[in-house]
Amino acid sequence: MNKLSLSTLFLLCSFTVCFGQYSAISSPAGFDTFIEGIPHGRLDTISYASKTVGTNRKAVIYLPPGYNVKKKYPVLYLLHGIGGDEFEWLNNGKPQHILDQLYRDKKLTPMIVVLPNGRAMTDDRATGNIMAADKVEAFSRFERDLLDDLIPFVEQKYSAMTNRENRAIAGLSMGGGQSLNFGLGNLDKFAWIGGFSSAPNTRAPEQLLPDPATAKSKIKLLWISCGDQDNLIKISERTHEYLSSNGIPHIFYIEPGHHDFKVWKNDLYQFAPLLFKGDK
Ligand code: FER
Repeated sequence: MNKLSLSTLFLLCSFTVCFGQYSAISSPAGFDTFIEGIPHGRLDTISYASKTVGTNRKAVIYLPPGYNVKKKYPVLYLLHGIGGDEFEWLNNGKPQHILDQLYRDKKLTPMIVVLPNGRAMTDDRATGNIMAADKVEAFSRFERDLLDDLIPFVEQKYSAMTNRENRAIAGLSMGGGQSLNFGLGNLDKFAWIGGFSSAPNTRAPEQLLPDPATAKSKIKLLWISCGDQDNLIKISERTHEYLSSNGIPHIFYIEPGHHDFKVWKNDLYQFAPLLFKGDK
């Protein structure tokens, strides 16, 4: 079997498109590198007053190439993992290069991407024992910081659309768990939701989706992915099984790999083009 048909076979086997239409593309070599001579997005850092934490908190913003205040853009909140902060995606995942290239290839609906710090506590650095109870709890407190403090700030400072159909949340590991918990728990705020290699902070399926019928009518995209060598894969499988048995359309994507940025970069490359499109 030649290389092409092997990879085609892999995609057919590994992408489970549950109740939806989806054709996969695989991320090409160099998809995460800086390319000279193409339009580039712009990075900003912001500082917002958090009533939730009682401090000024920081986030990084990626504005699409050609960002124009005369237009309004949908917004993706893209969350980091337990060892990270608002710079983790930038430093390790290079979303700015991945997105620049997807724009060049006309695969993206122009959007604002927000990289928050999901550890909502006074000292929100990833130092010391990152598994300490107070630090893990801060990932759950971030729900209020996000909804009450960060989102209003972003929507006031940038030219953003403010309805649920134009708001997405996705993240890796702890951030994947946050995205599923906060996204599915606030379907009046988010319509596009992705969990990449979601961690044990992910709520049990019955708590995550107590009302499958309402969820089904509101979700535009629900993406669950994980590397096949990841020790946390059971969390994604458990979520997928519940979604399937309750007839909730979603993408379940198992890819070769561990718990690392090779997987998460590929996830961003596959996931971002699905956002803010008319069809699921
Ligand atoms: C755990 C294992 C992994 C856990 C969190 C993680 C809170 C998170 C990993 C990551 O974000 O990469 O038991 O408990």
